[in-house]
Amino acid sequence: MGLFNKIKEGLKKTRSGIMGRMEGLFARNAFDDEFYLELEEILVAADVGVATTLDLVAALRQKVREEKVREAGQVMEILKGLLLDILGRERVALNMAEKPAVILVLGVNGVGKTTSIGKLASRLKKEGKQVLLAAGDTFRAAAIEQLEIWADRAGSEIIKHQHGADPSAVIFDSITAALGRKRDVVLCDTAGRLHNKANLMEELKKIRRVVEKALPGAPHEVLLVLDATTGQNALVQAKVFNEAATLTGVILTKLDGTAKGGIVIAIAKELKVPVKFIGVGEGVEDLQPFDPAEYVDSLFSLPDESRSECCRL
Ligand SMILES: Nc1nc2c(ncn2[C@@H]2O[C@H](COP(=O)(O)OP(=O)(O)OP(=O)(O)O)[C@@H](O)[C@H]2O)c(=O)[nH]1
Ligand SMILES: [Mg+2]
Repeated sequence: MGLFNKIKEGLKKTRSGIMGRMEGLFARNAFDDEFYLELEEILVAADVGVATTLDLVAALRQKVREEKVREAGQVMEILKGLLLDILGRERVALNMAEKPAVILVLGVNGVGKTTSIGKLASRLKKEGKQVLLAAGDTFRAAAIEQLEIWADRAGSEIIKHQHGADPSAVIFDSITAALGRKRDVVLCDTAGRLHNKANLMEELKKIRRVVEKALPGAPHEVLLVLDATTGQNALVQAKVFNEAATLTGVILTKLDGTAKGGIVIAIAKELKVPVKFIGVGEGVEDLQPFDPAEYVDSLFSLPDESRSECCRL
């Protein structure tokens, strides 16, 4: 399966979920109170979130009135434009200007941190970068072994300590090793115990301090991994992590497992932190750079196979 098809395939649920209903709504071609109410319902159901939905629909209503627009196609274009105002129009690449680029990967347990690091390592390796993985999750049993498997798969080096060791020390050693060996990038795995535990946040702050000490100017990226299937809870997690560690980007995983991809919009609106990658499956190829224009287009153009799927439902 080609990469593009893979993204389409991964987002199929999101597309058929949001668009299955949106298409019918626009097809009525009547932009009255009922239209806006139903649009609100669809967006909230798709995880866009109440606050963001209300803003979005109010802005759409105002533009449609001001521009005296009456056709479904034009209304849809205005809505797309508003979505892109929130998401940004450009893809936001990883900051890889420094060598090594130090990338911290954070998130609560089970969201897909280690898997995303593995996929990212493979992707960067293919781009010709020399990648070093830091086994910073010393808390969960088997976390180090899991990262080792991904390191093997990606043909990357890994720096690890014992289970139970100080994660900051592992990351410090990894950066020092990457400096000495002139590696391009250090991807740091971290533990994902619950965010409401103050000790995790303290640990993350400590990791940040140690990273800065190991390499002034680092970390160059602090990526939060969020599981799209957890809905609005992802937003709560994001706020907590952002306070502790000042995020530079989000990796949104498991979009293949939900018909509610609207959380992408809520994250961009509420957090002002760009979604940089999306996870659309468990395989090594299933991490894709997030392209706002492509995403918005995919929401509004139903491919044939989803069309038949939505009609069967
Ligand atoms: N379907 C799907 N599954 C995913 C995706 N990303 C990760 N997973 C799965 O989610 C599960 C948890 O992934 P991990 O990478 O271990 O998550 P983690 O955040 O490192 O978890 P902890 O180390 O326990 O904190 C695994 O079974 C992954 O295969 C994705 O994009 N789609
Ligand atoms: Mg992990």
